[in-house]
Amino acid sequence: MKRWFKHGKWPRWMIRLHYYTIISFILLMLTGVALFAPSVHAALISYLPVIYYIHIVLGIIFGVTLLTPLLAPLPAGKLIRRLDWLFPLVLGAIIVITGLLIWQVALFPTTWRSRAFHWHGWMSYALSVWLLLHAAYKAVGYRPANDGVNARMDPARRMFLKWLGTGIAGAAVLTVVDPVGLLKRWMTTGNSGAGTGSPTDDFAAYYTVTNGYPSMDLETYRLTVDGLVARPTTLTWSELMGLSPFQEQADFHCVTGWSVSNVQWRGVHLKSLVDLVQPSPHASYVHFYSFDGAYTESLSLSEALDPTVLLAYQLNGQPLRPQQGFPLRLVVPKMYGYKSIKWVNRVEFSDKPLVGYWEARGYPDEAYVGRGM
Ligand SMILES: Nc1nc2c(c(=O)[nH]1)N[C@H]1C(S)=C(S)[C@@H](COP(=O)(O)O)O[C@H]1N2
Ligand SMILES: [Mo]
Repeated sequence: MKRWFKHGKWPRWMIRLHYYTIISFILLMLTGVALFAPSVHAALISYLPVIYYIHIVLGIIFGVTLLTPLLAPLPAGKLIRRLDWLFPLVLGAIIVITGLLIWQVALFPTTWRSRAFHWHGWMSYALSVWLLLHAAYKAVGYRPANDGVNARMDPARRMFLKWLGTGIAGAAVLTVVDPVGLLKRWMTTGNSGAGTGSPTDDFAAYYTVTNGYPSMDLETYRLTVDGLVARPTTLTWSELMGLSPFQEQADFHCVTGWSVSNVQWRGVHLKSLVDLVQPSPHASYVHFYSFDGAYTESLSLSEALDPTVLLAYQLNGQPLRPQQGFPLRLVVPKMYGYKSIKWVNRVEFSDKPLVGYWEARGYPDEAYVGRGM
């Protein structure tokens, strides 16, 4: 194979690239954790949309730098430990491919996206562990014996392609075939709650912008429906249950990357509330308030009356869990999860829009899945 560099010497740009890749990986981990971990998330709220873009741009560059050996063969005579190739290449390819699947939410089925989200995380942790070991070895000057999986090898392009291919194929198998999910389902067949929908536990994170999850007693729960309406009303829980139920199955997407497919919701459609309180013709917005005391959301009246939007009290046949908004939450399947405000206790009809919690911190008002963020 043609070699571009002097025998046995690393070109300076390649060394720089190596450090760049390491730094970008560290930044990717930090921004990734900021996006995913609810506690960090909460502390960095106003920067999340920016962090999201930084993560994607860094990820794309990271993916491209992984491919460098395709363009520039490494210098002859430089041997690389097998593991130093294998880990970043195979894991890196899986991380980049699953990242693309998560990012391009509208292009792929939700089931792929939710599996991709999990593997994206696990493989990133695995690669970080390897990176730490690698760095620690370098720092103390420890060199594993030159044999077995640690044998040093000539980093030929063919080997590179083989491992890159393994990573890409691995990402495809993990997200499309889902062998781990198959195994889990196989081990738990016969257990109740299997059914067709995804189990509730597929929700990757329970978000809250306040300290913990507010609790509520159905005896004292009240839903206030007021604003520009002919008949403002306060409903008890049993009055709410008296309204005609509405059911649907929908996918759920959070902007931070996780999705759940085929969620079964049951609750009341906004039309039922409209019939009850009779909004004035000037009411063109609906505001939603949470008894967590912090979260608010707003939809235009026509968005709120979309046939898929509901105030839900059941998820997959069970009452909502406290973390999921018990006893009542909004569900807007066509939009990202932040529109689906939890612990709802007030619905207000208005002639003005209201800047919602996340919207005030930079998220777009219109949150259709696959558009914008
Ligand atoms: N009251 C309240 N509602 C909320 C949130 C919140 O922090 N507080 N997080 C939103 C976001 S960003 C998402 S993705 C979904 C998450 O729903 P889950 O916690 O049931 O998974 O709830 C939305 N509704
Ligand atoms: Mo979210």
